[in-house]
Amino acid sequence: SRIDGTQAPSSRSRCVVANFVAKIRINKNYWMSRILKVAAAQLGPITLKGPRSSAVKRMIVLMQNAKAQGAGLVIFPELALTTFFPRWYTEDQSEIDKYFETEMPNKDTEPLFAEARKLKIGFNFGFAELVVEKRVTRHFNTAIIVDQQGRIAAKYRKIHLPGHTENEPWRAFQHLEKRYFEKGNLGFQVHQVFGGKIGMCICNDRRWPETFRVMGLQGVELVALGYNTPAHYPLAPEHDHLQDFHNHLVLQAAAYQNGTWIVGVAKAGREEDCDLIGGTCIIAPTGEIVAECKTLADEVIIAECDLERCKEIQENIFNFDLHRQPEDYALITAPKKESASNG
Ligand code: ING
Repeated sequence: SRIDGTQAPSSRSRCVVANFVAKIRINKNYWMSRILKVAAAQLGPITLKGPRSSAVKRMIVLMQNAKAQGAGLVIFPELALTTFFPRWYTEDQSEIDKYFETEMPNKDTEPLFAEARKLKIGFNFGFAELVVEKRVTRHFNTAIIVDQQGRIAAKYRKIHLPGHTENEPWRAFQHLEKRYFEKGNLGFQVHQVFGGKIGMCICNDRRWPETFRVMGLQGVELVALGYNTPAHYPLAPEHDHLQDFHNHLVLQAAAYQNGTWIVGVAKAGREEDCDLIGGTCIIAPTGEIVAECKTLADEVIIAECDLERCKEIQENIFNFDLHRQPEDYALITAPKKESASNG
């Protein structure tokens, strides 16, 4: 009985009510579902001399496979058109610029856009972008979302550039993204496309929780990202055996902490004597891996992503309006001290 002595409803009647409420909630979720069938299209190695056309042909085969399985969106890796060229040092800018696209689509990628229009499937992929803005030539590590009519719906330019700027011959291979790319200047945006709120990031971005929280604060429901991650990390080789674990660790945490689907897609395998991890995966807003590649080659995995399921997290455990305390987080966005370090 209650503290004032009146009788509480019997435990049996409480169970009946609780069951009824639970059924309503499940039904609500059921007929409120908003399914986006997504494919992750992992790419195996791309050779240094490989023409873009061969990478594009492989992407078209993967896109056709994804469509045949009912996907409305297919996501490809970072720098999907060429080998991971920041692996080599050169001072010859014209040599480096050969790996960049000066327009998109272009003669090499038009077949991919045409196939997507024919199949009515959206896609996301990464490429090196060379652009002249206000008469200044800019170099970005870029990814775009192309809608099901073949139109570029969104662009992202990589913000967290790992690695170093000068040649470091002690390394088995270089990681010169800080030399060849500028920091992206488009922020972390969320776009209303494919019937949901879709965001993007690229590779090293996924290791920084701020990447996903900025999109989470915009109500993102699915984040598409590609990566080229070497199994060997020269600055801490004692962590090499943890690369696959760290890859999923950061993605699963980000999905759960922001209540978003995440699709992480590898360029995988032994590319020009550098072993790249695979681990391509599709992760639910709960942080569960719902699909994962099993090879280090070209491979498609599929998942039915119910974008309504983001609410299970965003309206409850990570209800930002109710529970976040930004007044206590000021240090997170305070400007860095001058000392920058190479990573
Ligand atoms: N590659 C790697 C990544 O962040 C790296 C660089 C590897 C950083 C291993 C730390 C550890 O996955 C890119 N392209 O960002």
